Amino acid sequence: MFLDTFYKIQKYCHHDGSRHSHSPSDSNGGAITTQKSGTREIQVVRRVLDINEKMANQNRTLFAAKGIFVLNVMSSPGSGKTTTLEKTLSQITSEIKSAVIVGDICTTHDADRLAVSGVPVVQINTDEFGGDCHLAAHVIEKAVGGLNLDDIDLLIVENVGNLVCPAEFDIGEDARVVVLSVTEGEDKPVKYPLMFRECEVALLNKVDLLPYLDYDKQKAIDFIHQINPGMPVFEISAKTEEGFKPWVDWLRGKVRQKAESMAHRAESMGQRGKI
Ligand SMILES: Nc1nc2c(ncn2[C@@H]2O[C@H](COP(=O)(O)OP(=O)(O)OP(=O)(O)O)[C@@H](O)[C@H]2O)c(=O)[nH]1
Ligand SMILES: [Mg+2]
Ligand SMILES: [Zn+2]
Repeated sequence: MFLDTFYKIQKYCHHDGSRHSHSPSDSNGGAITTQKSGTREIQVVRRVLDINEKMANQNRTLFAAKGIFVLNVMSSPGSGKTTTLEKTLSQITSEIKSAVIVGDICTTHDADRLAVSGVPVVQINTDEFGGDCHLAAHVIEKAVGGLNLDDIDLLIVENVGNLVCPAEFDIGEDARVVVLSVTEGEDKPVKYPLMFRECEVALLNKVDLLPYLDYDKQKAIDFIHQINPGMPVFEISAKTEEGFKPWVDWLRGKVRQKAESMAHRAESMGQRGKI
């Protein structure tokens, strides 16, 4: 069957019945209980993020050992993450061995769409563990279990559509990209600054719609740079593939750099071995 042949869908279930994403169980399977007082809440949230960071570093070490460049793609719902990835994959799969992990609260719609590219796709549905609104490092660690990491140079993670908390959760990625579409209004970078501060690159998507909108593109770019000076902003249309070359070239360069740094490390380890 097509689904079995071309991709794997995995659902990760919480068994402790915990509710929202930022409960402490989010990061360690329920070992810490939520505290009521404000100060304790802050301490517990800090601990959740510390535990997440440890897991993220483990993931990062694994990805580094395998020479895989990992990209975390984030945005509000509907900005065009999946469409951008569909088009990006169609341009790179002949030269870069890629795989995708996609997070959604419910459905396998995005995995269905991305699997058409022929790359391995793992869908994570967070509904069964409280409808988490972001992907955390431990979820990525489980998801990569469904992939052959020796056969991948690029792992793309499409995070859950949400412009807020995915930015707080390191998953062990090498780089983060935020997609902002022109239908969302110019001011999102200043309203949701963490996302724009934490990302390395912004994709300003749906530029094909500009003729139909009262959208001040320069104002949006200025707001992005107010939060993250010098951040590259690639203006694209995932529908028409306008503006894709600089974006895809950026991605190619990153994958190449990672492979080169791995080769360099292997070479220096080999030389050390000879001494
Ligand atoms: N006109 C136009 N429509 C676009 C473009 N990119 C995406 N869309 C449309 O926007 C809608 C949402 O696109 P998706 O790619 O599903 O967005 P997403 O960010 O993956 O959404 P979630 O995964 O639900 O957060 C779809 O109807 C797309 O066809 C674009 O560049 N131009
Ligand atoms: Mg999507
Ligand atoms: Zn969240």
